[in-house]
Amino acid sequence: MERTWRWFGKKDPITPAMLRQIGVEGIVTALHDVPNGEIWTAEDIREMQNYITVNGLHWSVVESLPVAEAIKYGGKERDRLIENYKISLANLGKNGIRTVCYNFMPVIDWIRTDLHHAWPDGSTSLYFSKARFAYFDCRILQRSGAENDYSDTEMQYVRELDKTITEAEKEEMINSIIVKTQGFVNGNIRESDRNPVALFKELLALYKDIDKTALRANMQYFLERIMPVCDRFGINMTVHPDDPPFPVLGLPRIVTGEADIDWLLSAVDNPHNGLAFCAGSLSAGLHNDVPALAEKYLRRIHFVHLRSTDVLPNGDFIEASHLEGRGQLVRLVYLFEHRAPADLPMRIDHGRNMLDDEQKNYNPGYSFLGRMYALAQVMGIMAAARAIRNKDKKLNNSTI
Ligand code: DNO
Repeated sequence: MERTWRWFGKKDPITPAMLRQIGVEGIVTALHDVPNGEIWTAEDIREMQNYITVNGLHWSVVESLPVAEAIKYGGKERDRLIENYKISLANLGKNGIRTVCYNFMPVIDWIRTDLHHAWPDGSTSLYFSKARFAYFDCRILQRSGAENDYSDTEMQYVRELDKTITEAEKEEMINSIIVKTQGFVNGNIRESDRNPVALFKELLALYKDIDKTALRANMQYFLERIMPVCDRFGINMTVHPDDPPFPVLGLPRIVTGEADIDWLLSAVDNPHNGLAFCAGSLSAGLHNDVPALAEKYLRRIHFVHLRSTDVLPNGDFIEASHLEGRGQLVRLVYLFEHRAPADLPMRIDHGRNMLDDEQKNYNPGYSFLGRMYALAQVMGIMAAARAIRNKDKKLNNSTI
């Protein structure tokens, strides 16, 4: 696998020079200043690409070229937005950038309730609490019928919390769930938005008539229209699984596990319609056997996110160490190192905040030391996998 790193552009305090020292080969980034739905011009792409090249690395993967909301809910502007998307793809292709990550999650890109969950050793990580999410949904958003989506225990927590929660704590919850995790990934909500909850509710309302069948039809419509550009330039589209991979906020979900992936890959059966295999997102669904999915879809996986989670008995999930948890990264790395192309791009996803990471104000999940630590762990697994592979090869040869 190629060792890549998600880098947020020139404003990122983590520089390409730092990344070269820790074994990174390729960059994963986006034109973060271009608003969703607008064209990525060939000039802007080249400028970013040159900056990366001059600094000794290369632009390996685009994450993300965001799919505008109207494409997902099938709004009347969707054809124009799809045309823009095709132009951006062609501009990337002309510059030799051939792996593009995107997602098709309505309204909210990824969800955590706690961005600084403390571990006993003093480090912190992201965390998803179902009960806190229930509070956000039922009391802050006040979504109609929301109570029916949660267990009695979760609703009990909501009622208890209601008695003590302060306005500042509510703000903190809103910030964690829909502001801080969204702005930096070109999400719908930005730090500068004055009333994120109102904006969020407007976005949710756009999906009131969209069920899973309609969302699938809209995704198929989108993919069928962009595939000719991908074929022409050899671009692999890689869809990111839904995070978390279960229903939220009454919204339809598109990539949560085997049945969805089967549908997606056969609805548009083109090798350029592929997956960003995010082990972490998939591992947060108890229905998913992550290594079995990797094995099954190996030929359609064009990008890999390595992280892992543990699902707790109450349905919460926590980011696990990159050596443990339901993601089973040791088995995944072994599989990819043995059977995938050697240049399959892989990036470490979501490191913990460790040592002085907390003071640096990195984007949630995207610490420097925590991710560097995880990368070193994964590089160790890669080296072990290659050593075993080479030994196997020698053994095979000697028996011939
Ligand atoms: C969060 C990320 C996602 C991912 C997008 C891809 O940490 O995994 O924001 O980049 O969903 O489109």
